Amino acid sequence: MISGRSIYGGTSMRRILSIGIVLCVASALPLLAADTWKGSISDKMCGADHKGQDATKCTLGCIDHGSPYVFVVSKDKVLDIENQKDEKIAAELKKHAGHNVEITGTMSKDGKSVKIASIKMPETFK
Ligand SMILES: [Cu+2]
Repeated sequence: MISGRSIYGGTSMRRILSIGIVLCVASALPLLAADTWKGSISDKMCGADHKGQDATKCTLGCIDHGSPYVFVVSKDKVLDIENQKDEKIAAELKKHAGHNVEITGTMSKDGKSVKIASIKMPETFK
C-alpha cells in the first residue's frame, strides 16, 4: 500500500506572517509602566529567610557586611534592587530594613530586579 506523502519542507508565507505577529505581541508585553508590589526589604544573603532572627537587625547586619538589599515578594521571588545606591532610596531602604512594605517601581524585563520609585509602609502592616 502506498501512503500519500505530504512534504513539509516549504514554509508558507502565511506561517511566516503569523510567527511575526506572535513575536511582535510578545515583545510588547513587558510594559515599562510603574507598578506596585507588596513584600519585605531584606538582604541578598538572607533573602526570604533570616533563620529566626529579627528581620530588621539581621538585614542591617548583613548590609553592614556588604550584602546588597533585596526586595522579597515571596519565598522564591526575591528581586534585586537596581537603584539601591541612590541616596534617597538607600535612606528609605535603611529605614524599612526588615519591614513589610509596598513599593512602587519598574520591574526589569527578565523579572529579576526592580527599580524602586517609592517605598511606603501601609498602616495595616505595622
Ligand atoms: Cu540578614
